[in-house]
Amino acid sequence: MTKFPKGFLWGGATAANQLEGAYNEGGKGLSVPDALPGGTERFDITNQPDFNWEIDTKKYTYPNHDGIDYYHRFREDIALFAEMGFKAYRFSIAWSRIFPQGDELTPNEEGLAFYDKVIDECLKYNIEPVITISHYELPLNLVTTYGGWKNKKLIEFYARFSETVLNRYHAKVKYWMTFNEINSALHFPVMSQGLVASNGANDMQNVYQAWHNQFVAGAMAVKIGHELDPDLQIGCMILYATTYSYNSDPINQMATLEQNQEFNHFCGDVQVRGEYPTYTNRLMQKYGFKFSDLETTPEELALLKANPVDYIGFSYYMSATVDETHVAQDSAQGNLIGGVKNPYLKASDWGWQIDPTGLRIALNELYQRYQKPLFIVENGFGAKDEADEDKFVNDDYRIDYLRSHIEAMADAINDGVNLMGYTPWGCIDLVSASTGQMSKRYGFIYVDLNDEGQGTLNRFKKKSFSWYKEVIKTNGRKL
Ligand code: BGP
Repeated sequence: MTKFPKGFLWGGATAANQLEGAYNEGGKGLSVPDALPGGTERFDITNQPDFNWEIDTKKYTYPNHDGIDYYHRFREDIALFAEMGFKAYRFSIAWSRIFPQGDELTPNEEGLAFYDKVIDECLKYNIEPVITISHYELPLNLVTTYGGWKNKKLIEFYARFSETVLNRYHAKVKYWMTFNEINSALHFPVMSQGLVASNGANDMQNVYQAWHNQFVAGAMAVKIGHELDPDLQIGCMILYATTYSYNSDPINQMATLEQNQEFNHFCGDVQVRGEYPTYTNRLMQKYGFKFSDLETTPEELALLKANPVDYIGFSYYMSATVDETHVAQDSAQGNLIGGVKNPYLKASDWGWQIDPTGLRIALNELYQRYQKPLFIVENGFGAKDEADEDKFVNDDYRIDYLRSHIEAMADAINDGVNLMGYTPWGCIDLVSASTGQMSKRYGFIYVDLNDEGQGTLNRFKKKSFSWYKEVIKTNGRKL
């Protein structure tokens, strides 16, 4: 079997809003997820024209507000990551801890000091911090006062935020990412762009304008980072779902190509190549506008061209199947990207279709397209874990999922792909982004907490903990 390269970044990934809690401590302002309910309401509510962002902590107390209390327990958690042998730990900085309203001129020192401690704790164990600058956590004020990312003012605010954190941490942190799953706006603009029905989420021109503004802001972060230290590695982050045609009907093949372009490749093409792809206008025509209808300037386009990202970070959980001709019987019933059921694949409880070969295909597609290093910064199996009376979880199903995906990574490396690392999602159980609840778990570490917010918050090693420890120890030889 192919060996993983020396220095391969094995680790795990989390995001501030899904685990820190302490939503009103340390000078933190409110963020978008602080204001969203959990459960099936989570995404529906953001489609309601009269949705208002009033925070009712009684109704919405749990879960994003309190997370898994990592804000107070990060030392214990990072020690457990170190025990597994992590080489890297991907986490995000809560924008609303650093600029509580998003538009201030000076940062909140208490927020900056918190991440000093987190970073130092990683370095104590030789764990390489990998920081996502913005992970589904816009300060709420940037949505209620400015209308989210469709407003160009956010470019300036993000530039100030990224400059602040890059300046502060660049000597200790080499790996960065600009925006989490930037292309996810196609399915849930509220989390990545702060767009809901009341501020125009249903008009795709707003989504594309917001993307343009994010591309420019991200390019500024790349420029600022490289000016501080040309060795910093600043990547983009794409939600990648390998996409198949349901059958060989050319109509489905063409629809698959278009879906690939819009969902999997458009955002990456701009951030990696520094320019809008040739198919841009065709994508936009579908929604009744064209590129020249967007607010862009020659200076912005030059900035994009001059500051492409250094690597492609991406998440991979599942593949998707397109059936434009409506011959398939079943929809995929997933709570993320939809499509039809692939008869060759099994799915998780949430309809996410399990497809390790799809990961090998993704790695090949991305590497052939860009020839820049790839970093799998999220992958994993969300499940309703059952803990026994000792709070032990026998998660063989998670081990099976991860093993098959690591084997696919090894195959892709053998195919010639340059893969830097692997940080499976939710290495410790945390709040789910799509459900806002605890019961969709990914961790190697079980957190004693339920959807109602009851539990001791104590941490327990699952069976996968010692399995993953061995994988890292043997650099992927023992699976
Ligand atoms: C990605 C997000 C994460 C994360 C993960 C799992 O889309 O970047 O924030 O939560 O998916 O999704 P979920 O929590 O909905 O199962």
